[in-house]
Amino acid sequence: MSSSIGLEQQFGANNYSPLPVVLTKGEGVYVWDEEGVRYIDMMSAYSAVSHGHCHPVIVKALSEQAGTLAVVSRAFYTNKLGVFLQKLCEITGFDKALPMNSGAEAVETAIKAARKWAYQVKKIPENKAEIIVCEGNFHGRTTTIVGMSSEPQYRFGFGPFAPGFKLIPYGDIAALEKAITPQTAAFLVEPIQGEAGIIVPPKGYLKKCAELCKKHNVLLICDEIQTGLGRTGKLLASDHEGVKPDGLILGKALGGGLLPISAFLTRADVMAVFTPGDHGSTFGGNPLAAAVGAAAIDVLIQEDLVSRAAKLGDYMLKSLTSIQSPYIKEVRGKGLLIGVEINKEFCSAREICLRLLKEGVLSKETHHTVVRFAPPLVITEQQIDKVVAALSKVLI
Ligand code: IF1
Repeated sequence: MSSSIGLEQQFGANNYSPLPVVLTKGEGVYVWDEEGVRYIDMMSAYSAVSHGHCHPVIVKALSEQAGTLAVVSRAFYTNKLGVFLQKLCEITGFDKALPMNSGAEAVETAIKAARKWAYQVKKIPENKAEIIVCEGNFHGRTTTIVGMSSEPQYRFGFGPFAPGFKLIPYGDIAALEKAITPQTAAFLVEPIQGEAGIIVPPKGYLKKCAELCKKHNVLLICDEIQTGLGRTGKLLASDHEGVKPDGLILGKALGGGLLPISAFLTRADVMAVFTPGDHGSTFGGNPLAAAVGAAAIDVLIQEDLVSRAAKLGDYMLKSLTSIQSPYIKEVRGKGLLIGVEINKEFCSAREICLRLLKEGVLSKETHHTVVRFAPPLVITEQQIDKVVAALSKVLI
């Protein structure tokens, strides 16, 4: 066994079961292991590496800023944060952005904003605000967030949980209408559920959710940590339905594949509930992250990664759909977020991922039956052809 694997196992917690490969280097869509074997990365760190590994423009922004000013806390202004927030607001069309680091922190920020808005603006009685979430959701790993999960493993052993959440079936508009009460502050939803197995809701679902939320003065908050910034072939997955949510959560690709950078975005009147001392983060919005986040947005636009994801996503979905194999139950997704559901009578999705690994393709299973493909958006048709050929080969 590789000594790197041994060290992780000896000194690390046992909260992951990685595929048996030790990565040492990355460039664009490729990564290399300890023996120098090259792989196509069809996982891109769960969409965090949409720009490709070690994008030279973003690396340059990082190294220049790292040697100039990196971390000062929010106790002071910097010459980088404002520019980053402006870019972020301008591309997404929101008034205000609050920067954090991990996705889970930005989700927590959204929950706090929604609750405080509910008490101060909607005049819901103190401590009564409810947030509606969907079965199969994945919003992160904090105790509050796993408390609203429907997945037993994410919860087991970690209670007691924060109250104030209501679970409804995903994709079911009637269930949302029924769940809304005068005490509902927000509906928090992923436009496509990633962790649940790349679940695309019925067409028109998000639009109807937006109408219902508007009618009942409920904030529609979209968790686009995974689906945002081009992944699904639009800048935001909510753009597919022409929906502008009241709140937007971004993460992963916002860090340009280099740093953990997340943000909660909303209208000025909602963000106004936060006053100095209400909320914060030592590292959130630091100048290093701001420079990298700004470069990540610039590259996304300059390289037209959003249209690339649309075009190449269609191409990949068509190619995968044309594979004739009894192993495949369904191919689904949008843009470059694609799930291939494996017939579980034949074998597990992990087994397919292990076979793909031997063919030089990195992928990851979700929920035992789905192989997820979410490559860097800089992937080419030829590289997709290689992956589809490798999948066809291992399905025989
Ligand atoms: C892990 C899955 C992906 C997310 C959405 C918030 C977060 C995530 C929609 C939290 C994070 C991750 C975390 C990663 C596995 C992963 C994942 F397999 F669970 F389903 F991407 F698809 N909202 N997703 O997808 O963001 O705090 O992690 O920055 O290992 O837990 P975070």
